[in-house]
Amino acid sequence: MMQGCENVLARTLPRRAPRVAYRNGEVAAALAEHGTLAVLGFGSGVSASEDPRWLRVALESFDAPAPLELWQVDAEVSHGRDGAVRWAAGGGWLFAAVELDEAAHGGPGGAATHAYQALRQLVEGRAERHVLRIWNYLEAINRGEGDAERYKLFCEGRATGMGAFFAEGFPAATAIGHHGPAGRLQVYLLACDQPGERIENPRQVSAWCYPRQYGRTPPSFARAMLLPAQDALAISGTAAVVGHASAHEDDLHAQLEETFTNLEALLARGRLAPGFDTQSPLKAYVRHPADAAQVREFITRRLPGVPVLLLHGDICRSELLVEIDGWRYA
Ligand code: 3EB
Repeated sequence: MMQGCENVLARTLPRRAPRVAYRNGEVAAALAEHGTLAVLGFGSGVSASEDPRWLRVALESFDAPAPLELWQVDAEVSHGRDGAVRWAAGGGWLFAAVELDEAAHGGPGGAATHAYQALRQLVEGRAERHVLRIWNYLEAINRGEGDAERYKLFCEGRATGMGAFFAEGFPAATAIGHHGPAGRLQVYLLACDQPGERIENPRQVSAWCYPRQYGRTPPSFARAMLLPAQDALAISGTAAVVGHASAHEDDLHAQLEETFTNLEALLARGRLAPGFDTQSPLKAYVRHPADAAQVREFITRRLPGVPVLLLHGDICRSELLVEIDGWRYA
């Protein structure tokens, strides 16, 4: 009787956030650890694994060797495959990933629709149906003119694939261009059996309200997501966007300053203390490899001791040189 009551209580407690950290080491050892929900590697040099929890992100790191990124929960983890989707679940949390070739789906729009439909189908059938955070990596993101730019086609396909499932609000997200295999789309997510709290940036127009000049279908994402126990903020790709406009064209330093101001605005909106710390892993996506050293210098000076992974990635607006996403634990 007592035990039954405790179980009911335990099920209603907010889920503690997964721990996300960078670590050097072997993929197999990371996967063998208790509670490992996902292991991400970066770039073509990293080893492969058939484990559904393993994902090789198609972005090259400016660090050699790049660390692994581990997601860990305090629970047993089960995993499997469902068509093209790989997943792992434990303690109320779900990792799911899908990789598609655009050629099989008629381009970036069709591939995005297919990827989101496949992920939605998995999530809809599970307890972990609250998609809190999602990452999208597509090739040649800025190729094409006007409404035919590949990022804009991706946005259209994503919205179609999302359907009505995200009617209550979008997940926090990142969408970055990779320089890996042609036409390869990678989408992966973190979901939970409890909802998070969407956070918008008061300095920015919400992405789904962007005006027509940015495409027929505005981007479907929230600026950040406070996880269920309010113990971590998942921060979307954040760049030098003020209002809806890109700021400081061709000025890397000014874009970094504006990005940091946006990051702090999100922390404040999430009711978190300012600043980042050694537990708060970030990623910096850098368009031009020649800028990587300056980005690293800026971040290590402004955020000493904060784990930052520098990746070669294209931001979805061609005038933006750098974008930062990551985690802040409370
Ligand atoms: C911006 O603020 C920059 O399409 O999922 C950032 C994060 C951006 C996510 C997405 C796009 C996305 O509009 C671009």
